[in-house]
Amino acid sequence: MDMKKIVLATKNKGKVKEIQQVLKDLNIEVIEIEGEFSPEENGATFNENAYIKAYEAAKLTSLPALADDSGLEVDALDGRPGIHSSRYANTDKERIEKLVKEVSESSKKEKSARFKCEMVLASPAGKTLYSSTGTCEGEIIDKPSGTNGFGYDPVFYIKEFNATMAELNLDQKNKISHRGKALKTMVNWLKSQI
Ligand code: ITT
Repeated sequence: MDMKKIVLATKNKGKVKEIQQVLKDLNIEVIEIEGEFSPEENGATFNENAYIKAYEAAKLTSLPALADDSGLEVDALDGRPGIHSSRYANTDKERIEKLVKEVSESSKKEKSARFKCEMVLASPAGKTLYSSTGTCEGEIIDKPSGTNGFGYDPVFYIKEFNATMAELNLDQKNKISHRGKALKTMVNWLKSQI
């Protein structure tokens, strides 16, 4: 399939920014999905939900579509919110507040957590052209810090930077993040196709 033009199957501006930054060096036209786009994410895994979004966008646009399904797994919460990270509360601020409260009330004292990302590139016919995955380990802290990124970034602390994910710039985040890692593998495959 021709990979000269692909569509991003996401309405999350934070994701779009991070993905565009990595794909800008490739000879591929990357477009955003227009209008209302909210396919029902009723899959049981990140991979299933990424496929649902990618296939829907590919059908709508007749282009190969790249979707990202991601989330935060917190050990003190037995892996929640996981695939429900977006639905956990209504705004980033509320999601962070609820998370910090739940972690502080948990009987488990560990602070470890990880972001996971699953990317799927699907064709308009529904074929998975390629999929990739990435993980980023960190700790949940109770005081939000930093204004970059999105989602849970202000309370996700990364030892190697002695900073939260929201204190990293775009390139730093892409180097170590779940999304950046999944993208790296995806980019290598895309390069082999163009
Ligand atoms: P699309 O489905 O349109 O892509 P979404 O935000 O609903 O957008 P997901 O269903 O994949 O995407 O939910 C992922 C949620 O996990 C996201 O809304 C954040 O709350 C969180 N998340 C994922 N990646 C993150 C990151 O890099 N930094 C902080 N939070 C992240």
